[in-house]
Amino acid sequence: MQSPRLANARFKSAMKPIYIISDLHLRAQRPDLNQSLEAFIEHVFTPESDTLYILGDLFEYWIGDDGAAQLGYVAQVDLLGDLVKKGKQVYFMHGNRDFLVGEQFSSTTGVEILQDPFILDLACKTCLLKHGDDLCTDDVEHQKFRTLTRNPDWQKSILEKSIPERLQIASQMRQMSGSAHKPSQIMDVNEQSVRQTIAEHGVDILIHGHTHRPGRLTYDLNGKTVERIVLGDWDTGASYLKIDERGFHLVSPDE
Ligand SMILES: [Mn+2]
Repeated sequence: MQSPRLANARFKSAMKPIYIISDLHLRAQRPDLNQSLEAFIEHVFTPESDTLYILGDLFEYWIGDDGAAQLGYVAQVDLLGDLVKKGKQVYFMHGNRDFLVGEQFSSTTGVEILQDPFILDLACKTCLLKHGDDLCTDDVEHQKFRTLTRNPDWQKSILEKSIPERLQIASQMRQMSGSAHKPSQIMDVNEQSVRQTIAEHGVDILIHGHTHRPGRLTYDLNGKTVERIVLGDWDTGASYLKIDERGFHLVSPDE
C-alpha cells in the first residue's frame, strides 16, 4: 500500500517549526494531563508553530465521536478545534487506545486524520510517522487485538451499540490490554520490524510513539545511516519532538 505523501511547503518556505506529540493518554482522572496539554499549546506550540502532528493515544480511550462528552473530553476536543480556527494545521493518527476517533471528530474540529504510516517529506529528510504498536511484533496478543480493532466491520458493529454498552466493552478491553504481566522486551518494538519498515518506505527517519521509551537510535541499513526517534509519554509532563531548520529536538519532561 502506498503511503500518502505530504510535501510540507509551509515548512520549506517559512521554516516555522513542526511539533510532534503522542501518548498523552488524556483521561478525566488525570486533570494534570489536560493542564500539561493546555500549557504546551499556549506557551510552546502556538507562539512559534503552525503545524502539530499527534501520533496516537491522545485519549486514554474513545468509544466513538458521539461519546466524547461521557468521557469528559469536550474541552480537549474544543481546544484542538480552536487551534484549527486560528489557522493551525493539526493532524491526528490513531493509536491503540483511540482507534475509534472518526469522521465526526474530524469535521467538528478540522483536525485531519492521517493513515498509519504517513510520510512527512521535509526539505532535508524524509520521515515516516507511525503510532508504533504494529512494530511490536513480539507481542502476538497485541497484534491480534490490533487486527480485530482496526477491522472496519468490527468498528462498525461496536459503534452501532449504545453508549453504555460501548463504555462496558471499553472497560473490558482496557483490562485485557493490561500489560503488567508481560516481559518488558515484548512490549518494545521488534528490531527486524523496524528495519523492514524503514527499508520498505525508503525513509531517513522513523518517528513513532507507543512504547513510552523516548530516545533517538541510529541504524545501519545496507550502508545507509537511518534514525528512529521515539516520542515520550506525558505522564510527568509535556514531551514532544520539535523539528526546525536546525534539526530534530526531542524534549522530555525529565530533561
Ligand atoms: Mn499506544
